[in-house]
Amino acid sequence: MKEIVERVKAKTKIPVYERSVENVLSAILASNDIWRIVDLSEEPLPLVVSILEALHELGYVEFGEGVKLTEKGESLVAEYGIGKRYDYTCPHCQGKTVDLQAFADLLEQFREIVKGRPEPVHEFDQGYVTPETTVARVILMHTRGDIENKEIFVLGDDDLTSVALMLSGLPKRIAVLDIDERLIKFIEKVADEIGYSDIEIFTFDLRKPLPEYALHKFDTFITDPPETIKAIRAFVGRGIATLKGPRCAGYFGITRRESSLNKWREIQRLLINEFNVVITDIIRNFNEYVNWGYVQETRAWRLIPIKKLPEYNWYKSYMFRIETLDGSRGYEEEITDEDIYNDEEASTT
Ligand code: SPD
Repeated sequence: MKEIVERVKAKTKIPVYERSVENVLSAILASNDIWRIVDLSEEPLPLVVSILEALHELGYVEFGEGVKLTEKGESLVAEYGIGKRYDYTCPHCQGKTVDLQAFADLLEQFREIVKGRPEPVHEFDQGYVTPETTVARVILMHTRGDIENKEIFVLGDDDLTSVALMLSGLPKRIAVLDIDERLIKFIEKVADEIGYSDIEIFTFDLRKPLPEYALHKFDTFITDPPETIKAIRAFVGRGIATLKGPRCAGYFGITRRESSLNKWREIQRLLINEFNVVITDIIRNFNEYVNWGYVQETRAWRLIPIKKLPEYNWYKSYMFRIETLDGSRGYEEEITDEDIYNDEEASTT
């Protein structure tokens, strides 16, 4: 095991532990599909690739149609007592912890409305979640008392959470911004068609500080940041800056596919030490993303040793809910970096 870890360390700057190798081996025992191996191992994709390459070089796996353990690999897992990774996600709620049936009509309306939505573009790192996920977000926020008669800010909305919020009729007011004018026009059109007027919609680049009228006015925010620390500071920090004061709430997704646990620790430090908020919920794999059309242009595609398109929604993120307390603060400075989308662990850009 030590030899494998040393070999992986020479290939990548992403922290690697014996546990990371164990997770990948355990996932290989469950599936030979490269995307499923990333999904089940819950290690960042570029690290999974480095581990697979090391295992390949040392003769533990072979690559064909998929990834397969060799006899030497079978002996290795037996020696370390590594078992196959199981997925016992609750079949009723799909791990979301909320009952979609409670909002079945809303889900049906939402599915119909979003049929004409703009498709994800590479430039803005877009990739939207399933309709079930968007509606589950509204249900989750409702169960936490964060939307009924509340003022909600949506920062970046390729998931069209603002549309599901409008359909729920629960918020007092919604504000939504996105860098992509196609989305802004789409949301405006939906608001017109359903006759919803308590919404402000505007095009905005979150690298810039929010305008005065958006600051300290809202009860709840939701966003889904790209997963660099800079982007999380821009998206989540600005979300917090929109909140009125203590005991307001924020929601955002953080994945394991592009963020190692070392990065998770940095993210949690940012939340607790810099923003001074409290994490109240983390729901594993709550957000399920529909595969985006530009996968063959991404780093993930360049890296994977078996060039096969994903056949199911492999990309998921955990849903975080935070609350502000006395002394919480958001981020109001300008971000001058051009590229807030990429770091060592990113792969879908
Ligand atoms: N490039 C594809 C983007 C996938 C969606 N991003 C999810 C970020 C989760 N915080």
